[in-house]
Order: sequence, then C-alpha cells, then structure tokens
Amino acid sequence: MATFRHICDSVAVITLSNPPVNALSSALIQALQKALGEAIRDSAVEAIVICGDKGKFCAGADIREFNKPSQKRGPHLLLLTDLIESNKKPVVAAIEGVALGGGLELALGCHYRVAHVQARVGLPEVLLGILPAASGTQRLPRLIGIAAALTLITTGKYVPAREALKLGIVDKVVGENTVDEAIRLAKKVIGQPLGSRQLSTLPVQCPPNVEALLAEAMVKVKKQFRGAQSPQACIEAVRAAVHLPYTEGIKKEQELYQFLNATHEPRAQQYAFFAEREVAKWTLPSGASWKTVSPQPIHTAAVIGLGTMGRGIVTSLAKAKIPVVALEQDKRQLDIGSKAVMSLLDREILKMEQLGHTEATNSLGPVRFTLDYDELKDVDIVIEAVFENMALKKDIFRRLSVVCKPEAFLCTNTSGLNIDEIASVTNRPQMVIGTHFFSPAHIMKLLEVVRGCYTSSTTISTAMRLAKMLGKIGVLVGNCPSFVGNRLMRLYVEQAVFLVEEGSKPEEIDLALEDFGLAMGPFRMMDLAGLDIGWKARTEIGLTGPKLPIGTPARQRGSKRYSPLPDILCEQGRFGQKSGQGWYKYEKSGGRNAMPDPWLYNFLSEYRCIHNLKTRNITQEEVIERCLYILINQGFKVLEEGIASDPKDIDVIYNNGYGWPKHTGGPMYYASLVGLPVVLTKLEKYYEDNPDILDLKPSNFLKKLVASGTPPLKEWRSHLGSQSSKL
Ligand code: T1G
Ligand code: NAD
Repeated sequence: MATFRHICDSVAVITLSNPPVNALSSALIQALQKALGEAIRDSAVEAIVICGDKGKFCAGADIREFNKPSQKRGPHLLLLTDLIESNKKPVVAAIEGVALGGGLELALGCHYRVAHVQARVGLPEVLLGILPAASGTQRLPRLIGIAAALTLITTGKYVPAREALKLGIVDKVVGENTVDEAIRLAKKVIGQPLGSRQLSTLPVQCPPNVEALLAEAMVKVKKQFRGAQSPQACIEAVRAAVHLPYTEGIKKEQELYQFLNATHEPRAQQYAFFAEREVAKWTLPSGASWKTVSPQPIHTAAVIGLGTMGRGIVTSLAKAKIPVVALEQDKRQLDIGSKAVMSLLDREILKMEQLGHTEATNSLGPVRFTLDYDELKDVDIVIEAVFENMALKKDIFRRLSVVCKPEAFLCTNTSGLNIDEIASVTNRPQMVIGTHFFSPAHIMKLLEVVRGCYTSSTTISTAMRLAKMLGKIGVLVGNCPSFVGNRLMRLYVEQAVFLVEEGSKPEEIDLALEDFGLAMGPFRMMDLAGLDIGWKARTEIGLTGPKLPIGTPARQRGSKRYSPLPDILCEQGRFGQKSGQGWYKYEKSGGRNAMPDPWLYNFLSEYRCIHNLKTRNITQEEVIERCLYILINQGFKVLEEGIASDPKDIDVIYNNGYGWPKHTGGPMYYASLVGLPVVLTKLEKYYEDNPDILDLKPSNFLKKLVASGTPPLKEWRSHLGSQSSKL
C-alpha cells in the first residue's frame, strides 16, 4: 500500500502500491491519506512527490470495489485531492504508465505533473457507465478549457504524454527517470506561491460560444452513444463547471454520479470491462488452460489474399511489429493489394506522427509482397484470407502443408466454413485454427478464435496470444456453421427482413434498433457490407438461383420461412452502397448517405400483393423484441451446444464485433436485465404467431434456467451439462 519515505533535501516521496495497476482501493486511499498527513505535518518535509510502484502511476478507482456499500469504502478520493491542493507544500505527480480516472484526478489535485513519454492519461469513467467523481469534471475544464475537456470526458479517450503536454494536462514530459525529474521540480518550486497551481481556484476559460459548444457535444453523444446516459451526464457536469463555483460544481458532479449509479448502466459496463479480460482465461474440458499451456513464439507471419480482410490483417501484424509476407494470386491483384496495404500503413504512420512519435516508420514490422509460395517456408504462422470458397481454401491449405515448416501454424479467416474440413486436407490438422477477424481488420478489436476438433491446446494458446499481440480481444469458440457471431447475426437480419414483409419499412427497423443503441441498423449494415455477398453464398448452397429445386415455394425452404426479398434486390442489381442502391438509395455508387427509396415502397407493395401478405402496423417494441430475442435465443442454443462456454463470451463478441451497445452489457447480459421469464414468454408468443420461424422456438437451456428459478448470469454456466462443451 502507499509507502512514505524521506529522501534527502526535504522531498517526501509517496509511492502508490497496489498491483497490478495501483488501483485506488479503499485501503490504498486510506494509506495515501495517512502518508500525506504525515508528510504535511513533518516539518522536515518541504515538498512531496506522488508516484506509482512498478512504472504505473494509477489506473483509477478499484472497479472491483464498486459494488461495495459506500459506508464500507473509507475516505473519498475527492477529499484527498482537495487536501493535496490546499496544503502549503508543493506536490508533484510523477506519472509513469497510466494516470486514468481517479489516477488522473489525483494528479490534477497535485500542483505539478511530470509524465514519462510513454505514459497515457485520461478519464475513462464514461466507459464504465459513470462520470469522473473525484473532481475530474470540475478541475480538467479549468486546466485545459471546455472543448478539450468535453472531448476527453465524454469519450474516455486515453491521451499519450506528448499530446497531454500540448493540451496542458502535464507540465513536462521526460524520456527517463520520471520520479527523479519530479523530485528536481519539487525542490525547485519550494517556497514559490501555489495559487496559480490550485486548479479548483481558477476560473474556467469560456469561449463566447460555450453554450453552442455544450449543445453540439450533446447532439454528438446522443448520436454516438444512443440510449446511454453517462455521456450526457458528463456534459451536464462540465456545464456545471462553466456556470457554478467549484464547490457547487462538485455537488452537481456528485449528484449526477449518484443518478448514474442508480441506473443499470454502471453494472452493465463494468461487467463488459471484466468480461473482456476474462475471455483471455480460456479452459478446455480436458483441463488444459491459459495457465497450463504455453504459446509458441511468433516472430514472422504470412497472409494469403490481400482483399478487404487480408490488407487489414497485414496492417494489424505490421502494427504489432511482426514481419509479414503478403501473398496474392496474380500480379494484378498483388499490385492492387500492395497499394492498398501501403496506403493503410501510411495512414498508421501519420496517426503515430500526429501523436508525437518521432520514429513512426520504424515502429511498423516490414511487409514483403510476393506471388511465390516458397517465401512462406520459414514463417511461424500463416493467415489465409482468400474468397469464401471451400474448394479454394482446401487447395491453399494442401499447398501450405507442403511449403511451410512443420512447426508453422495454419489459420483461416473464413467467416463460417467448417474448420475441420479445411484441417483435414493438411499434414498437421492439430495446428489448424480459425482466426476470424472483423472488418476493418486493423481497427476492429475482436478476434473469434475457432477451435476445430483436431486443434491442439498449443495452437489455441498461440492464436490467443496472437490476439493479444495484435491488441485484440480473442474469444475462443467452437466450430459450427458461421461460428458464434455470424450465426446469431444471420437470424437477427433475417427477422428484420421478415418484418419488412409483414409491413415495416427498412428505415423504421433501423431507427428502432439504432435507438436501442446498435451502431447500425440491419438494413444499413446489409447495404454497407454488400447484398451480393449473402446472395452468392445462398446461390452456392442452393437456397436461390439455378440449384433451387423447381417447385420450391418462394417463401419457404424445407419447413422454415424464407424471404426471397434480398435475392430479388440483387437480381435487380441492387447490391447496396457499392451499386448506389439496395434497401436504400445513395447519391452515387459507393455513396454513403442512405436515403429512403420510393422505388422500394412500390416494389414492396407489389411483392406483398403477389404473395398475398397483409400488412399490419408493427410497433418499435415488436421490432426490438423479435430481432433481439431471436438473437438471444440462439445465444442460449450456442451455450447449450457448447459452442461458447460462457454467456460473457457471446457478450464480448457482440460488444466488440457487432456494435452492440455496451451500456446494456451485451445480448446475454441484456436478457438477464429484461428477465429470462419475460424473454421466454415473448419468444413463446412470437413463435406461436409465427410457427414457420423455427428459430423463435425457445431454447431448452433458456427454459431450463427459467425452470430453475432464473439464476444470475454468472451461474448459468453451472447449469450446462459438462459433456456439452465443443471446446
Ligand atoms: N480497478 C480494478 N482492476 C483493474 C483496474 C481498475 N481500475 N484497471 C485494470 N484492472 C485489472 C484488470 O481487470 C486486470 O485484472 C489487470 O488489472 C490488468 O489489466 C473516482 C470512479 C490500466 C490501461 O477505467 O484501462 O477512477 O484480469 O488486462 O492491457 O472518478 O486495465 O489481470 O485479473 O487491462 O495493461 C477508471 C481501466 C476507474 C481504467 C491496463 N479507470 N483500466 O491495461 O492490462 S473509475 C479505468 C484500463 C474511477 C473516479 C472513478 C486498463 C489499463 P486481471 P489489463 P493492460
Ligand atoms: P475479398 O474478395 O475482398 O478478397 C479475397 C482476396 O483473395 C482477393 O484479393 C483475391 O485476389 C485473393 N485470392 C483469391 N484466390 C487466391 C489465391 N489462390 N491465392 C492468393 N490470393 C487469392 O474477400 P474478403 O472480404 O477479404 O474475404 C476474405 C475471407 O475473409 C473470406 O473467407 C471471408 O469470408 C472472410 N471474412 C470476410 C469479412 C468481410 O467483412 N469482408 C469479415 C470476416 C471474414
């Protein structure tokens, strides 16, 4: 815990110590309060430096204590920041690693801040469904102005030291010996007046258009974080800093904090925070786990196919400083692919330079472009990202078997093909695994790691380690058509199309689901991804097109309802954004502004006439329930089948790969919020109304949980039979 020691020349150094990130637990705050009191009272001490143990200043309040009753939490950090600021001895924060949330608030209470060049600072509370509650919303605007403070507080963005220096958050950035530099500074300022360094006493510098600025920020967060309350509360707190004196502003900050704490958001966001970290701790039914199985080192990689996904995957590897060999099928595709990769890498370099990196170019791993498989012979891992075609993928994996060294791992980026079938053509099926990246692959955080029946635990360990190296969140899932993410997504999208048949407009459905908080409604998403991709896949498996048996009813496949609407749009050349029209129309081919299309309304009327469909008024509630509950129901099926081992795996996949609003925790957490009995009853009702939508039939696992009294989400796993796991 906080340790206090004298050093020569009258500077006391207080070190925060609470591994691994020096989070401010009640015990640490208490120890810090004690150490500060001693230093302030000690007449031999003339200045104080606060630093963090093991190269990390502080990651803020201890999130694990958030559910503790407040009377058991001990002294409030806020009081400590006021104590530090008002004391007569100068206090300097020596920031190494991170100063986040309460950690930055603590540093803002100090009179000076020195940061290591690799340190990052920020107020990420909004990402936990709360707001900075130890004066951050009042001190930061006084230090850096309203506009910059609003950005930091409403986005939770982490700012690197050099940018923090430009913004005025820190006073000095050093390349080494941060604590020594802080001590030097502390000695220098002994005896100097501290008035201008006490942020709470400073006026907020308001631009004349401050109200417009606040209003603009409100519009932005309402759009960006639809349905979430914490970003709006953050703006209200900053508004208080503009209009009220510090002590009144603090009261407002506390009031807003209490308000948010009474909502479900903090619990949902904090669940999502820990879930993202827990998914790395995989375990197999055999007992092999992240703890027991070591990954193999990855020094070099290859990527095959430089299309939409391949170019992002190459960029992602280069960003992680892993040298990559990038292979294409012919000279023309190689030229196109290499140009695209180079342009992505240039953009990465630019971003780094803007953040103050002086050697950005050297911080990327080298990329070599080739048509020659021989160049793959020494790489440690290959990631295949060619067209979604089983025969082609098998051809490539056969070839890789011959060319690659026996220790090389072979990964496929397939969105849903059978990993076992691909593995079976190789001479090392135990070293084949699915690494399902999301588009754009150099940006999206999620990596679905798909275990086939032959995949060894070392291969899993290595793929999960790769995710970490790439700065991604790897989630281990089992092998089934479309894996977890796309399997659930397909039903959600299909449900949206059924609702259009029944009377909704695409834009009404999109709006309902975007208001719920999804980043993009299903129709805008289909238009963005390209309707032709699904059409091609459905044609290949004979759901439509020439392979469809003659006499198949238009709106039925087997005993299931089917909607040919997306197929018909494609037959008319409406592929979405790329062709300038799909479910919406666009200003031009490749345009991004989705506009409702009167053509579609006429087309839908005719379609409904032809198929004798009566339109009805569909409420927003029905849209949300049918689209989301069918997805959730499939989540329960995935758990029942052992394709995912825990509800949090599904939630992490949806929060990080599909734009699900984190303030609801993820689909499975959301189901627990709504209440499993409610979800079950609604599914039963919708299934009764639509007996040909078989996936509305409630899953046995959902029924089992309700029958066992609806246990809390963390106990669901124990209600699964252990034999069911496919991991
Ligand atoms: N409290 C408790 N545990 C924490 C923690 C925290 N604040 N931050 C990290 N951990 C745990 C994490 O669960 C993991 O545990 C381990 O530390 C390593 O984390 C009053 C209300 C600091 C940049 O939001 O952003 O201050 O899995 O795997 O990639 O206004 O963790 O090993 O058991 O993420 O090196 C605001 C959140 C709090 C910071 C390190 N602070 N943390 O990243 O390692 S609210 C935050 C992070 C607040 C005040 C309020 C990152 C990191 P385990 P890791 P990393
Ligand atoms: P794409 O059509 O954009 O690119 C495929 C690339 O593979 C092309 O550049 C093509 O020239 C190259 N290629 C084809 N045959 C080759 C061969 N024999 N050798 C070398 N290169 C060859 O496809 P994409 O969207 O990048 O998808 C690639 C894979 O990733 C597919 O399996 C797809 O299902 C999967 N995936 C796609 C997305 C997405 O959003 N596009 C998301 C996740 C996964």
